[in-house]
Amino acid sequence: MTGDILKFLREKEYVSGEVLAHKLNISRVAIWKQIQRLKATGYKIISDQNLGYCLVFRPDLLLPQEIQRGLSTNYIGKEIYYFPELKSTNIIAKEKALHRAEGIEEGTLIIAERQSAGKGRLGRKWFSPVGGIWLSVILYPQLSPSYISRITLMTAVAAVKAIKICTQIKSQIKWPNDILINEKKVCGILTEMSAELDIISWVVVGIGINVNIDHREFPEDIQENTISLKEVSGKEVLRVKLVQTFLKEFEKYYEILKRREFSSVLKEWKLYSHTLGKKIRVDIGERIITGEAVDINEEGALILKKEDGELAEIISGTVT
Ligand code: BT5
Repeated sequence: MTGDILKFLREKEYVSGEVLAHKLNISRVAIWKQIQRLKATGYKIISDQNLGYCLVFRPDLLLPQEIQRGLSTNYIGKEIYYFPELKSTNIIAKEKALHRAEGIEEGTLIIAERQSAGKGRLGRKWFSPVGGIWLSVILYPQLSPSYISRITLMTAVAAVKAIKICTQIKSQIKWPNDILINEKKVCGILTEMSAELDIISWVVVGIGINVNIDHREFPEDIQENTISLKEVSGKEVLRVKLVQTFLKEFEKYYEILKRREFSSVLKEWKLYSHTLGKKIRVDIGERIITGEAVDINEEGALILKKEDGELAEIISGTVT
């Protein structure tokens, strides 16, 4: 309902309560109540006794009605759950993904202004203050669980593209899930899934982007290696636009992946790679492997040429 009111308020300078009530087929009191709700979420709406209501300020909040207005995807983000604050969008998304039978559709989005317990991989923390983009997308791909790495890689490509389109800033992908600008982390991806036999039941792709944030808000030990888009561009970045662009790119690459045409995504991934051609150390949990990152294969695994010349295929790990 508030979305409909906003639509009319955007179209004209002033719209009377009477006209709104007529168009939406509700009482003027109901309109007044909805206007109060909009004001409470940060919209500035002035009212004139004769002319009616006028929208003078839209908050930079990631509200569903703001994201969906002008969102040109077919199914990603058609359903949005918005939270001013929650623990982790991935946690909520995973709970919701279990309820597919009750109508939680593919492409459902969970988005928050702030996370109090944002998650990185392997139990690591993800700091998520106000001003960033913290979101998770629910997917139900008819793919084998081995596709999980490819989903992370295609998400990274979508994020790099969206950042470039919205800010002109060039970023690079550090295998498998980091996006860097000037060697500093601006974005991280956390892909989680559940599978039965050889088919994925659900996937939750979580992505965090430091947008309008001061990296000095982060704990001291990670400050040196983190950055935000605002810090690079020197000005505030429109988060709603960036979310919309990311969702569009994400849907495009996900469709390619579902057609099992990953090689074309991989080609793009390689263009943005920060990892290939470098001498690196990869922590794979039980040990650290050192060598030159020579390739990413068709399954999204990193191919490392070890010092003895032998090739190692690494499915998941942390590059240090
Ligand atoms: C990641 O893990 O990079 C995955 C981050 C995923 C975050 C999104 S936000 C929406 C969704 N909901 C969640 O709860 N999570 C997802 P990993 O590769 O393990 O990196 C974690 C490491 O990145 C930490 O140990 C820190 O060193 C660093 N870090 C933490 N917060 C950061 C931030 N905001 N920006 C840059 N680096 C950060």
